[in-house]
Amino acid sequence: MPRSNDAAARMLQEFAELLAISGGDPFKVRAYEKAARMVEGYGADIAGLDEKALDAIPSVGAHLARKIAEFQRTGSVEELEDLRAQVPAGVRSLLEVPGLGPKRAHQVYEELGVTSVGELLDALHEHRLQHLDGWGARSEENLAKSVRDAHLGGDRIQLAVGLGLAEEILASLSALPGVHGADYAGSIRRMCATVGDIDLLVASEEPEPVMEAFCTAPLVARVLVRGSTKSSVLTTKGVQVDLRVVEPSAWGSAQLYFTGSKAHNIRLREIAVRMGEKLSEYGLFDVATGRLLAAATEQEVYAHLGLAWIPPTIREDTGEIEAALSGELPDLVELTDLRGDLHTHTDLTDGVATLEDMVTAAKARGYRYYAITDHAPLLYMQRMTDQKALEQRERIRRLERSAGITLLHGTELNIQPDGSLDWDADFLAGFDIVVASVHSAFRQSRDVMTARILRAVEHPCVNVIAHPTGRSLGRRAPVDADWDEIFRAAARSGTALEVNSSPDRLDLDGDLVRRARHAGVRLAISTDAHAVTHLDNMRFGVATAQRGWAGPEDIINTWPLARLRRFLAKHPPAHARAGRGSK
Ligand code: DGT
Ligand code: CA
Ligand code: CA
Ligand code: ZN
Repeated sequence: MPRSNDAAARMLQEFAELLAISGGDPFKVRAYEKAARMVEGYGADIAGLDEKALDAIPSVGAHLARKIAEFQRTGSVEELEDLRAQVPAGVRSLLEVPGLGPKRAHQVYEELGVTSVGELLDALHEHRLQHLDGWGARSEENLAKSVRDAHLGGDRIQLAVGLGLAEEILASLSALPGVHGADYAGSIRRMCATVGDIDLLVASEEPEPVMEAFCTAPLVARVLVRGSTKSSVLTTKGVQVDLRVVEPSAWGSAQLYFTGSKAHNIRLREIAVRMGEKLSEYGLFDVATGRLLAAATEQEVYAHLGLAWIPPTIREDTGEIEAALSGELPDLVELTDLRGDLHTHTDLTDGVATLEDMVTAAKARGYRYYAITDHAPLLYMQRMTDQKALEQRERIRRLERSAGITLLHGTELNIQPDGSLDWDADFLAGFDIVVASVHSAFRQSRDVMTARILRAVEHPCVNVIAHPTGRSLGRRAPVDADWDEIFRAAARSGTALEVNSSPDRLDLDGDLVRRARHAGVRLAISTDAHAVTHLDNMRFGVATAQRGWAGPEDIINTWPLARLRRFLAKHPPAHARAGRGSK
């Protein structure tokens, strides 16, 4: 995604939030939010566009075009600076509180004088919120629960944010003279859904200039520790970054050590000790003679310990050491195995790109097939109708003739609180693929939620349950459901579960992917793209599936089209049919 689009979108989003929290006109707030989404998803880099060209971006009017131009020219916007000055910093931090929202943040600020998250927690504790207009005991308790849930996430950031930051810093460090290599390690390299801090490694015989460049980089707000080979900084966004500079000859052992996980490293060190060896970030050594046995590459170190190289995404000591010892490491799914994306949107509903642009981008990625799954009528804000769906189908069929890629016309249904769905079976039968997901009523009890999802799983037209737990990292906890029961039903009925690649979802997560696979469930790794740039998120979904030890065989969108189509037809497996016939 072009950085200038990103920066302008963030500016507009902040504008919207500050307007909202200072009690601004809701229509104006929404206009800024919509423009932020459009600018973020805009296909071309907006750097250098003049006001007129900016005005031509959908949802960006003359007024906002002027603001964006001012921002591009001067790096700030005067009106935004004024707003920033008006709203106390503590009040702004209320916007970060999940489940509060700008309108209510404004309300607690105005009516209760709450000016910080701490004061909000006090107000919750003293049950002062329930007496506000439009609140009640229930909404107060819901907010308390969101706050508790989010706190579980602590100060961790999303993988994509950490990875973006890591790549930005690495790009500048690897360009320095004397640098042999530079890479990220830690939880980012293991592709954990959230990361606590960013660990970077640089191979160089001359650490000093690397440290200097690192500690004086523009995005550094504060240097926490500066040493000759090890430094830690805090970025302007409050993220900690640790850098180690190591000898190029010890690159492999350093990578191994700093990638972790800690549990994985402990197991490796135990194996070394049993062999009379010692493993550290400096290498694998013979204890008796002190001789260096391996250090240059991870492969060498693993090989000396009698292990095959273990992919970082499964280094969690959950069986990978045993598997490597016995030569039974899983064949993990790779990005290049994917033949298509099975959950995407267009501007017919809440996407920001046209059907044609999304398809062109999918084709450019080398996909063989591509599903368009816009929202269905029950998500009423999206204004989908039967007629629009049928018109889209026609448009897709026409486009397909020249597109050079197989297009699947699908839809994303809304699983209602009672498990019912949009459209009847006749209408649903007209789609090539049907995705269904929960978008509301996330707090049902475990039994109700389980029954609700089971009803969708067992529907004869539903092919994929999208973002099954509904979690939103740092904002919303996963729904409570009996996943093992859902997995058994999905395996039985030939319904796939999704690994949603969106960085704020990564849902199912690695652990649930693993449990699903053990139950015989097939998975789909999809982006849920609402913009062309979101198609790039596939790498996060693939990594998440890897963390659940999934192989290409488990993932329906690695399959050839004919096999995928048989799965989507959702006939019971042959043995099940035979079984039924003979009894
Ligand atoms: P995070 O930052 O919480 O997302 O998770 P990690 O895994 O990146 O943890 P971090 O940053 O504390 O450490 C990075 C890696 O360095 C970790 O995965 C393994 C290694 N490491 C750090 N401290 C220790 C330790 O005390 N013992 C061992 N064996 N390894 C460590
Ligand atoms: Ca880390
Ligand atoms: Ca660290
Ligand atoms: Zn979707």
